Amino acid sequence: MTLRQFSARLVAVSSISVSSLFFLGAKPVSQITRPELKSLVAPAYFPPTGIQITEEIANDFASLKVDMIRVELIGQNDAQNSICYTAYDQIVDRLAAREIRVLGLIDYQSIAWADGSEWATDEFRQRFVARIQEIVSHFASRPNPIRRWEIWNEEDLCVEGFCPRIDPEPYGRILVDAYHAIKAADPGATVVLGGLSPKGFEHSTNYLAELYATLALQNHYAQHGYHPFDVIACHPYAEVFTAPNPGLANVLNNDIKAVMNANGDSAKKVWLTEMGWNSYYVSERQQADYLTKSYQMMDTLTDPANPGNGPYVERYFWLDYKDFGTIDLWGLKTSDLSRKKPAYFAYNDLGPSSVTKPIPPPESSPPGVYGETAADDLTLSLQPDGADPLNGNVATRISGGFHPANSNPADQEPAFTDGASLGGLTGLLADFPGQNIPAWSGFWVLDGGNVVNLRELRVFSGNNGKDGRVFHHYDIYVTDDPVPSATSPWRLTKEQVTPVPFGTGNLSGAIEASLTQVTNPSGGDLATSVTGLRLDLYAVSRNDNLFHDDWDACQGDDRDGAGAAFQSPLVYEVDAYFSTDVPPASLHVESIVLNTVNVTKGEKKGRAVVTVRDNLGNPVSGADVTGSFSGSFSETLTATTDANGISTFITTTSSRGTISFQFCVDAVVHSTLSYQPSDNIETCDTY
Ligand SMILES: [Ca+2]
Ligand SMILES: [Ca+2]
Ligand SMILES: [Ca+2]
Repeated sequence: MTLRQFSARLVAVSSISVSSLFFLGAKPVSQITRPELKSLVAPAYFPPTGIQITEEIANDFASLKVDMIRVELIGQNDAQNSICYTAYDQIVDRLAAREIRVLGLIDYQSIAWADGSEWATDEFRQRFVARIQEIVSHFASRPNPIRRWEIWNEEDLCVEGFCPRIDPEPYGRILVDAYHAIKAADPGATVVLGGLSPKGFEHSTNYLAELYATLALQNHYAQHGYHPFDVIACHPYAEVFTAPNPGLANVLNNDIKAVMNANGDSAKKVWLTEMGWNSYYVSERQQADYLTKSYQMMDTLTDPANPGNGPYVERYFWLDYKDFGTIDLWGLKTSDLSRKKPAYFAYNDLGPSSVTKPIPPPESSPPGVYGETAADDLTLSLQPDGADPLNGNVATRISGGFHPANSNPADQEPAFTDGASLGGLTGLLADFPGQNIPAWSGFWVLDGGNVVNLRELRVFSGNNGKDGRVFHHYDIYVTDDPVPSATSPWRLTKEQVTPVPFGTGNLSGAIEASLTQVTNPSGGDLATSVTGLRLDLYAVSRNDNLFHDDWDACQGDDRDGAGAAFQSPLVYEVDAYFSTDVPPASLHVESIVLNTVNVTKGEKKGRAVVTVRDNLGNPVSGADVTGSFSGSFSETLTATTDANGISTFITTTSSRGTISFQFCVDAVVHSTLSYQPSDNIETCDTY
């Protein structure tokens, strides 16, 4: 099914009464033997809401040991109905990082949400095949490619309100052209016949036989000696209200495999590109039980006519990862993902136990950025600081501003640095800034214009309403302009800082506040020798409680495949930590201490201890100090300062009697600091 089909499917099933069923209590051994069988249908991308396979969901797929996800390529609502490749690339890469492959589904939604009345025309076929060519070429050349393509979805199905059907003859012509276009772009690709609905809800019960009999396929076979697909897909919901055994095997053996055998395709495999049970009609326990039993059945189901060929169902895409709507409860999880249904555990228990999938670290946490969300602003692990050095420093606005509802001056710039927490409208920024334009941009003069080192920045946002405004997104700039202003040369220090990845939802209102904490991942300062700090704060949502980036789908640096945010956050505190410990520039001799060392009776050596410090008064290690003894000793020696800035010189020669000598520092050499003899407290000393 596809997004458009959901309601249609319901129309189709609602007239059928639910069979009386009961759950057979005993839990069978549930593991399957073939990992590739374990595939899944999940919503991947939809232009209005963007990328739906989030990092968290991809991790869930990995933990479930999913081998393949069916991803429908849906065109955007623009003049070309173009495919948003940046969004799909992210999805494919996100899955590939977890060793999960993709079956690409190309259908009417891939080309303009095309009107069914034109599907049988040559003009449509040519446009559609050109789109297939474009899609397959794009993904074939990527480091993480898609190499399995399903052409159309439920081409045999027509029910009230939902009719993806194309008659066998024009579909056959599409299939012939699509097959050769795909093989031309990627000779190793697998072409999958669009998923049929045998004896499910369709009106035609022998579509596959009719397709084999078309002129298009007959001519192709005569010319090439094979049919234009590598795999047959079907959606055998036939037994959707009953236990899988024996109905599911009968449908597959009689309505699919027997027809394939009769047409010379006995060696080809079958993929169930959709299959499942709806727990609106069966109990959740039954749904889970049928899941286990049907996967076990597919693990071993052989063609009665060719048992020696082994199991012929190669993949089984469970529909769906999650429920949708109110009566389409096909999911392993509930629609808001808040609950794992029994089917989730049944799917998980299929194993196989030999399979593991990697779960990479979060891709949206750049080094040095710590992000956090909380159900209550007071439970964030960090709280607004009333004692940070920025506190009380009111920002100068450069552009943007505040929502009209935020009319209390104290809730505007002063609220960023008042040390106070979340308030009603505190920090509510202006909406509708436009694509890639900050909702608020402004700067702070740090330490009255003195040069400082910026060590850390923290930003807090939240909303008692617990909607999409709880997130925040900003860029950090600094300047060393002695008089920071809007026109100062601002240097980008960190871009696109967010507490969670774009696309994260607050659909169930579980999040009230979020924070980001930015530090230098290598330790030390975030920025050195700066006089001003600028923040560009962006809008974050679109009235949909989802965290959006600042670009429209497929524009600029779009990350979520969805429209740019226009609803702005409530930023209730900005804490900055900086110090006036600017880097040292020079070093000097702080002190010289002279004495003698006894060697043997009456024999003594001269000793000098030289301390070197930088112009800020800190000891300097690693400085090579050269100094000369004169008087009782006459030597020039070099020694290197230790962590305390101390270098020790002991003469190689010794002397007896009354010892009298002078020691002078001749030179100090350091890798970064210059020697400033004029700063020396001492240069020579006498013993
Ligand atoms: Ca503060
Ligand atoms: Ca505040
Ligand atoms: Ca976007």
